[in-house]
Amino acid sequence: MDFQSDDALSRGPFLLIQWGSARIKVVPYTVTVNRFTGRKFLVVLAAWLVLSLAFGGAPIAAAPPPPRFVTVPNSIRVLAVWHNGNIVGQLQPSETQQAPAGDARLISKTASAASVATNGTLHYSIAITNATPITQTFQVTDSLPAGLSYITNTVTGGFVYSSAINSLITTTRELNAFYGNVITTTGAAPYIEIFGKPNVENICQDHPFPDCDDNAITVALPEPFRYFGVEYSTITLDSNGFVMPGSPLSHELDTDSQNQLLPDPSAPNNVIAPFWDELDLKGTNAADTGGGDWLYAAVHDGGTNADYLVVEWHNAQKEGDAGTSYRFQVWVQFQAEHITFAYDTPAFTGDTSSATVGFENSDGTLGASYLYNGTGLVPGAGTELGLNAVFDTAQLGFDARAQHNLRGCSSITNTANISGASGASDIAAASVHIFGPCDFLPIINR
Ligand SMILES: [Ca+2]
Ligand SMILES: [Ca+2]
Ligand SMILES: [Ca+2]
Repeated sequence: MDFQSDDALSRGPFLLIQWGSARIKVVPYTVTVNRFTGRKFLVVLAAWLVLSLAFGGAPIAAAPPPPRFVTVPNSIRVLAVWHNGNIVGQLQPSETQQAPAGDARLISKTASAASVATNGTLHYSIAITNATPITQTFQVTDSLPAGLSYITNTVTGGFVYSSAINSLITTTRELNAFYGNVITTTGAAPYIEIFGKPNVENICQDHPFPDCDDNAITVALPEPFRYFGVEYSTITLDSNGFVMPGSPLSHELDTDSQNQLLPDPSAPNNVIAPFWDELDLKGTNAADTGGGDWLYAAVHDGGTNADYLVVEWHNAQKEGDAGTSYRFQVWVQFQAEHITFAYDTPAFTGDTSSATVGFENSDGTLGASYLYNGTGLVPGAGTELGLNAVFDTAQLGFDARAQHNLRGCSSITNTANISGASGASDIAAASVHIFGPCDFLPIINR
């Protein structure tokens, strides 16, 4: 595939006029005209005609587009290297990061301020998300604590205030099950090889991987990304055609060569798989029979104007089959929840009947497979796929007035409880400090 190096001349829109070896760059200039026949317009038009005549009809070329794709110097650091689920290289445990269990909360609650004066008004917001693979019915109860009084006619999202129990309650509500799929996406970065480009790490060759088979590498990124709503600054790359946000548990990668129908709660979890199969790359041992390279780089993509980690499997070989070759990438956008797969033309020389294309969350309960062991769709040559995770949510809210209790420094903690017919439950609390007399006492008395 074509690769354009960075060209300072190509930044920003402009016209490029070329005559022989001479080039004139015309940058945009905005002229305000009150009417179409305004004097300024005529001046610009006259200048344009003079220029055109002077160049004798020389072609006036539109500016080339900004570079679609540039590998950039980066500060990606290796934290650990793995073989068959065991660490075989350096490890900086304080910097590794594991995915939290239950990475999507059912309910969360926020107050409009961290502190408020007596008689001040607070707005409470409550968000409920169905992060389960089944439809859930919910009821929310928010009992107001002492010092907090509901302000009439401020409920939103289905809350009802009951003065008898001084609480906000909902009727029973229903939220749809989580839905996920892998979709053909437009506008995502295409497959452009990073193999052979500057600033690219060739993983098999640069680490103690004599066989480069069933290996993984955990790296710290210069910028974080999000996955299932969780922010990560580390990611693990596995040679068998997938990545995992965060760092794996010990032995979690023991079975990394055995692709799963995603989601699957068995290890490994948090798998994002552009093409998970029993791959065998070319290691540092000259006698290694595997084939292909495995690479990563930080990339700036001019097309989407964003920065990414790109991981590439370049002519990767299937274990025991020297006639196969697979070329694909995963793009992880920094500072966003946006992960896409890109496939070369052709993407696969060899069969695709034992691979998984898909994704799952940190406990393997949510996700989707686009392809699994021949069932589903084979990614088309030159296409891009995106991860799509849809959660049904509800938003509730109300206003309340805070009163200091006069018995000393106080904070009010307001708690919302959610209970579901399917057994799901959760609690969220928001604490607010109420300014009162104690805030003006000597600090020793606090
Ligand atoms: Ca799994
Ligand atoms: Ca393998
Ligand atoms: Ca190998």
